Amino acid sequence: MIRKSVLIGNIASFGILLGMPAGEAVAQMQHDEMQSTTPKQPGQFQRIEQPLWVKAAVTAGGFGLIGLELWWFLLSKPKSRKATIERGIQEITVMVDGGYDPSQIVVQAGQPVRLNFYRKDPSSCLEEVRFPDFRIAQELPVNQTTAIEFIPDKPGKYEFTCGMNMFHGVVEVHADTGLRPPFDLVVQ
Ligand SMILES: [Cu+2]
Repeated sequence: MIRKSVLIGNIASFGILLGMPAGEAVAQMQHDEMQSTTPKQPGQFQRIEQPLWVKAAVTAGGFGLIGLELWWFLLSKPKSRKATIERGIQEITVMVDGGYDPSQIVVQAGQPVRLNFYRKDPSSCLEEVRFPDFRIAQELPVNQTTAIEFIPDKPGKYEFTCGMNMFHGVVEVHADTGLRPPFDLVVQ
């Protein structure tokens, strides 16, 4: 035990001895550098008076961005589209490009649904789409159409999201009226 602590002590002091000159050299260097650079830089920010039109343009740009944000979050409604029925299957193509388009899909209850996801967006965020209510998690290869099929039994709103829950869409299932196209187009 004693030998061990002595050994550690020796190693430590050796390290300090080695480190000290190196530290001094670094300190010296920094000091030299500082001395050589200080006269070149007055070190203070200089106030530059901008022309009025620049100020006006920057202000207008700022307000424009605020307006765009408000529109995006408050006023832009999700694009709703009704699936078309063909041979008893309700089908629709969903563009995957910075989100889902349409992000609101209207279908009828009790009939099979086929959603053709075409993924254009290469970002990994959209590589998977999930329908938690239908226990579906599907990979979407880029530049390909991937069909997702399910039968919505009950009317309601069923959300779908990307794998990270960042992009959202919804399947709105309306009660089956028993009517067939073109009559069911009247019922919303
Ligand atoms: Cu995501």
